[in-house]
Amino acid sequence: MLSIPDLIKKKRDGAKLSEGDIKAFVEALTSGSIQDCQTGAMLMAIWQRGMDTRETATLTKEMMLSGEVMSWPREWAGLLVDKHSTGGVGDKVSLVLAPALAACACKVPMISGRGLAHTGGTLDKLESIPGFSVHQSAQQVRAILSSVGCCIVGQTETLVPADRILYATRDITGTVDSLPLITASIISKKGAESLTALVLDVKFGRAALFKDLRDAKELARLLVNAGNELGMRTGAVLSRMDGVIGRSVGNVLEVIEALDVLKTGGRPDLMELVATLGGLLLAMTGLAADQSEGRRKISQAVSGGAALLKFQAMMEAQGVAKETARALCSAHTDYFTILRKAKHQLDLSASHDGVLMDVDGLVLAEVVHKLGAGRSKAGQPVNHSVGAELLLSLGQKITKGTPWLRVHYEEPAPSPDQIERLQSALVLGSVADWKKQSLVQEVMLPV
Ligand code: IUR
Repeated sequence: MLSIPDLIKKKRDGAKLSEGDIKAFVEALTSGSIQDCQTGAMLMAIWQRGMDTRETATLTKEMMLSGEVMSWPREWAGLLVDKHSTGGVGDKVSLVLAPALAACACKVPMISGRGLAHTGGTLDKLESIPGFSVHQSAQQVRAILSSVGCCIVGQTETLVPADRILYATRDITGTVDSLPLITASIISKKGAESLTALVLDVKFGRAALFKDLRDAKELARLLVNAGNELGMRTGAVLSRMDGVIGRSVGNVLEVIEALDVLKTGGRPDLMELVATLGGLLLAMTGLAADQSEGRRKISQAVSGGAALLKFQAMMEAQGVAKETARALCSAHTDYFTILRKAKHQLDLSASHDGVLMDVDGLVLAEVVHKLGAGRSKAGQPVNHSVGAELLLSLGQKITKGTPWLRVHYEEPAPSPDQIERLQSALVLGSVADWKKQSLVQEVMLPV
């Protein structure tokens, strides 16, 4: 067996690592026998030289096996599903999709993350609901899946410890943006959930991790391959991430929007993503004959109210008081009697007439993040009430002086420079230029 320095040199010099090499590296990580500087050097060698499909699949599997792999009752075989998104602006898809899938008979042990860079995190959104606990043990997850069918939780201590070490080291060694390392990190955690089917929402565009469709497609291909290698039916959706998904950005505001969607339906872009991702999962598990039947089933679960009931039951199972959960899900709720409202609101108005062509989601996300909706260091608290709401839809006519954006803020207040940036995010054009564009660019099926 090669020593750690020899393994590093092997990768540095461009050779392929064998299964035994990768196993030895991950074992050294988990046992603590490797030094931090060696981990950093190996990550940089991988960043520089890359990994082929086989090496990536092996790294993914060995990372998955570095900790607990969840097990489920035999009668749930074929029903376990989850989705992962590479990070969006206003991305509240999970809040609608998890209960919709549960309403379609799936078991959804959704393990989500916190905000990363300018993008929001599902766990932060849910924690804006009083009492909601994202910390659930494997045993509690099983109990919630048994009674409700879905839960949304944080990663437990015992799941994929190798990723915790590698991710923290990548963050401080300039090696986050490596396709094989991203792939192994994401898929090892999903593999440890012992899923039947997994769908990946791989985003591209101005406000996405990858700006370019070609790069996003390459990541999607690697993710789909690694997931299928682990025995999960894995598909991907390539979706455009230039603006805002739905109408709001910020934790409380996104929970309110998700609840509104579950009660009365939502903006078409958000519903399109929910139905496409959910439809693909139902088709992959065989709970629907094909994707279009799957889409229909998901849409019905939302429009018929079954998904709302699942969301209510999930909140209760994860610590929200019964009366609070019921009030949030009732038809005429004043949300702000339960959820925290920011002390101040500021409406921004259009400076001239036109048609709302586009909104720069990256600018909105960055400003709202600075106002406290996101964190600049791990562990920092976020201000759940801070955010922004689009008051108009794309393609809508707007006249000079009409409010288009409501900013919810506390301390700090938006500076003149930030207000100017927000105003620059509004793109107006003429009716002739307006063309509706679908968020979903392409669906990639299991290999
Ligand atoms: N999310 C993950 O789970 N892993 C990664 O490497 C990235 C996002 I980037």
